[in-house]
Amino acid sequence: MAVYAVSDLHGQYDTFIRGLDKINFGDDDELYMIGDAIDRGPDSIRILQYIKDHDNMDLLIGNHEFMMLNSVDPNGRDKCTGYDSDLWLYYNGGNKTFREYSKLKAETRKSILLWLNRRYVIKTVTVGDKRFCLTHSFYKSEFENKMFFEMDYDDIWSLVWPSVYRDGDTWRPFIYTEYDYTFITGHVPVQRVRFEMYGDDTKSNVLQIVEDRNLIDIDGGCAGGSDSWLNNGALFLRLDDMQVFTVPLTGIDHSDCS
Ligand SMILES: [Mn+2]
Repeated sequence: MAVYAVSDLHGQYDTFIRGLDKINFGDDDELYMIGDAIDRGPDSIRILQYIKDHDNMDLLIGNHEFMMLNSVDPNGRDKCTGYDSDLWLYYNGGNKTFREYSKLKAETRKSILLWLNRRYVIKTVTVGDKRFCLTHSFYKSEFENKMFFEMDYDDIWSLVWPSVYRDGDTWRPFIYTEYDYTFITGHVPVQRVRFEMYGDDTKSNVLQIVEDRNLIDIDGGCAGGSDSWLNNGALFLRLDDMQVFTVPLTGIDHSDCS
């Protein structure tokens, strides 16, 4: 058995399934999706349901699930007027996700919400003798292994929205070195992180993880869609041996080309 992490699929269900096929994912394996399963791509709800229906898969809360949970009616009715609804529907691709969600039966919507409420925001995982900390973006030790429903809006916001990789003077991937974990995050596409690091498209446009000290970004940039100039897709990381499996959105793997 092996343990995998993947992040930021953003509704790209076909890419997700191709990835599971590529890693030969089986019943004895485990998979963590580190947030942002939904929005922008074609099949957001299908990804949520697929993970929900597999006991050996788990989803962490990303800023997109956070927006959804603060937008839709908490009792599963076909309404979207919550605190984050404008932000989600009109500025972050939630409109398409909500249309998919609206087509479900009320009980199905309710069961998805119940399940999402019980997902972790930060999750610690031990694989072999290595300790990992999975979080969509930011880390605060006091919120380890807490579920969405156990936390306040502002606390979750402070973990899923800000990033060590952007926001100007918060560029500080070194801030976690005091902790005895390897941190696995998503949220900011690796191509963008490389661009910030090198300021050069030719070096940045690569579908590969970014590793800096004990912090690894595995957001392959699915949010950009397949017509983007980016060489984007999904990055499946096997935590047992840190092998990376690249799954480009286009199905054509350019990751070894220079
Ligand atoms: Mn995100």
